[in-house]
Amino acid sequence: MIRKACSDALLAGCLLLLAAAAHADLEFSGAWLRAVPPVSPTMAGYVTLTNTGDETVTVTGAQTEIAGHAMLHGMKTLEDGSKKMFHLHRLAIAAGEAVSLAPGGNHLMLMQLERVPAEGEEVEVCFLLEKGEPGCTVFPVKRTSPSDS
Ligand SMILES: [Cu+2]
Repeated sequence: MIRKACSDALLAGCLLLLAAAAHADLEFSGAWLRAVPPVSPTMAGYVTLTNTGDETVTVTGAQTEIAGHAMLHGMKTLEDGSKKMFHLHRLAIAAGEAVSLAPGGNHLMLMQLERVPAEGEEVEVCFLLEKGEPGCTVFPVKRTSPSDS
């Protein structure tokens, strides 16, 4: 009986470890949200996502407390040269690869803002993954790209 309980406990421990490992496969660097006027209904965010695991990680969406709606946007260039955003439903990151969400390209879009965070504030954003727990990171609000300064 005791033996049974121990093996169950071990199994639970193993599952927790597996979950923790799956969660850690996605690393974030250089996250920031572009500061916007307090009346803005939307704001954009940028970050580099690195898949440190050995399986493809697919991001299927995002969420944060300050926005009623959050998603990934892609950017396409129209015939007249202007750029248009579109909803990016899936973003696959191959094992060992890094994908950057950067100004002018793919980005995080926060919509239906419930409040607009000011420059200097930090906002946690979680990326929903096809498999496993969401991956979360903190986005500081800045006026310009950290790489510009
Ligand atoms: Cu957008």
